[in-house]
Amino acid sequence: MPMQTVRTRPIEGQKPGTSGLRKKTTVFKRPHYLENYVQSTFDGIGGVQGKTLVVGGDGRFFNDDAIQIILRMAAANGAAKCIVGHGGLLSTPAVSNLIRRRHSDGGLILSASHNPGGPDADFGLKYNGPNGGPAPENVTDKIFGCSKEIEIYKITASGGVDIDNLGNRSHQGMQVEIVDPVADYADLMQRIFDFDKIRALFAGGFTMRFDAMHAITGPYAHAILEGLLGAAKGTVVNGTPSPDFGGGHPDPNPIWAKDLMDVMYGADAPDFGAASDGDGDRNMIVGRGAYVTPSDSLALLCAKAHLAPGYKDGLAGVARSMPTSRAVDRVAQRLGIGCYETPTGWKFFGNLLDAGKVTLCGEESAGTGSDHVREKDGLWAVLLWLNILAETKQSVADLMAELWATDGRCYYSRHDYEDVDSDKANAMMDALRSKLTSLVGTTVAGLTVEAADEFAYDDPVDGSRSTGQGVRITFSGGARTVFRLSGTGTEGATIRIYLEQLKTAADKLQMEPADALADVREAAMILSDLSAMTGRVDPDVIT
Ligand code: VG1
Ligand code: CO
Repeated sequence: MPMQTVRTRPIEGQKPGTSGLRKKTTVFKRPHYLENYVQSTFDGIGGVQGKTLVVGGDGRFFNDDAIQIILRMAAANGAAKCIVGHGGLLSTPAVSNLIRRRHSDGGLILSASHNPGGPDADFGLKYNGPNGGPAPENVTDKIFGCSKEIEIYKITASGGVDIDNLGNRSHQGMQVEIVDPVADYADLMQRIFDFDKIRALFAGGFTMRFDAMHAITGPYAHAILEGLLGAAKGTVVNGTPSPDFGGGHPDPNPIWAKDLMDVMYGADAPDFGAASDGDGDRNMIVGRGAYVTPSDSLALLCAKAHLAPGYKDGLAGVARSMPTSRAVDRVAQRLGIGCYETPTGWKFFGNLLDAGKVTLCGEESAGTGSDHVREKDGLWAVLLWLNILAETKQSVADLMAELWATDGRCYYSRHDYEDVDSDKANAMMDALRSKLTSLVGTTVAGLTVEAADEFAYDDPVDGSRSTGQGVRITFSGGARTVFRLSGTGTEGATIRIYLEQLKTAADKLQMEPADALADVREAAMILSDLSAMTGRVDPDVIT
């Protein structure tokens, strides 16, 4: 049989982070690098003999070559079948949906999400399990363990599987099915949302701009928004996936989606604006002259989800990642539903969703999702917003004002310090950790510390414990700051400082966020001693 067993040896640092393994493309292209990681993944999940896998990526540079290697290795390792997106393309939520719908044994997603793509930028690979969600920590630990002991990998000798034509074929005994990346996903969306209502909204003159940021959601947004929902041609911009995302960062926030922000705050702004990230799991929401923070978006969706057919019976509960603002907690409390706080990263929501404890989840980094798949889902969030806008006939700004008047407003911002010397970043976090207990009761920048700890999560479903998930400091008066190091960067360390301040007084609901957050920002700088510890003063990115 034309199959090779290749001798190899472990390569340092193949430890999957919050969402798989993310490295420079040049690293992934080194001899045996991708192969080692794929074999470690297969071994870490107990082999792929007889299994069916879904495979697809966001179309970034190296997507095609990497898919060929994965298919050849899946065949050589005895997989029964791979379901592959046409041209190698599949968004992260679409992979999650296909895994679930086809009852497959998991999938491989090729993406570094919001990180830039290209020969000198970033690449990534992530394994999702049979529930459609990112592998839990016990599985990623096994994969990492295998990568430290690997001696051989298996790959078919012959190259080239045709992934550019739909239909079934076989490769060395393994079945390969090439599917339309959009079809099953669009079908799922139509079962959740009232497409007739949204179609009527657009037919009535409602205008929108969707910025796909040259990434994977382009084909989905064209087909669903402009196709099925009848939004005007040109509603979707930057809608053709490009290997380097047009040279930009496919990260939907006011910094990287500045063009969209400018349009939405300009004279002829449409009614509604949205953007999505590299692999299509994040979303940014902006009304005419009204940017909605992801934390606020989660709260609003929680308050209004019942207006969409898929959630008409209400929500079982909600979950947010720890650094996400507590706006959703207030809505959940008002609705009398459970609210869970999990570590950063979508994998922690999986058990809660599988157990039926929550229906909606979200993260401050622009990820929102529900139990329809086991990933965050950018276009889904946009469609839920559209369904709510179609039902309420209110503007985005009015919906937010109403929410704040009811539950108060959690002003929120994240400050990122990128490419910090790793030793210095770790030293700063260690220093902070060491003084946490002594902080309680002290006053910093006029704010009194109520509680200070390092977040650890006890999974209420499987009982597993995840420690070291970020330092959180809560002040009296509704302020909070959180410190953690990014798990998705590829250069040095990225320090993330999260700032939050609740205001409930009627005359404090329309402040400039920077003003509302000035005190807690000062407290965070003093407590962390960031400038002295790292030599940095201003953040690289403020969202
Ligand atoms: C970041 C975000 C986190 C998100 C993760 C993956 O992680 O903060 O909320 O889950 O990216 O997002 P970190 O460790 O760099 O803070 V992405 O869209 O893979 O998909
Ligand atoms: Co993403």
